[in-house]
Amino acid sequence: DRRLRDTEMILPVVVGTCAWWLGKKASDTVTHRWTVYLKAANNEDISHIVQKVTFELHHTFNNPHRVVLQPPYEVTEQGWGEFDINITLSFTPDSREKDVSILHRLKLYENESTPNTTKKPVMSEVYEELVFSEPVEAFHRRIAST
Ligand code: SLL
Repeated sequence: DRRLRDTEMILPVVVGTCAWWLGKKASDTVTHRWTVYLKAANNEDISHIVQKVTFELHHTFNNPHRVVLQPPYEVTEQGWGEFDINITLSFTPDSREKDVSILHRLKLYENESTPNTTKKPVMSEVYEELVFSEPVEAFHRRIAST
């Protein structure tokens, strides 16, 4: 499969965390329920170019290496602390693209002056543009059709 010279493709994605404080139901080790996710910025289905998304959680979790093969690419857990989550995106083998890793910090608390509330979640979302230089034709066609 030949590479397309002088061609660059951009895949806009968002990674984020959404955390709910458990309020009266909080214990010492479980104060929040949270989800970490990766998706296309335009919400399109990207399962035809993604082989898997791996979420590396803090070592205090059971099986911290979480592999998600199908969308939605997300992990929901509960815990008590904030930490950096390494998110690795692997593309379908025919793309011949290397894995891409994005580091995202789980956010459980707003700034100090904002009291905890169970009414609305704490969100932390980042937009990223993944750039593919001189992609192989098959991959280019598939991205172009998202
Ligand atoms: C901190 N450096 O001290 C961070 C570590 C780890 C959070 C946070 C585990 C929950 C469970 C959990 O929430 N770990 O064991 O199920 O703030």
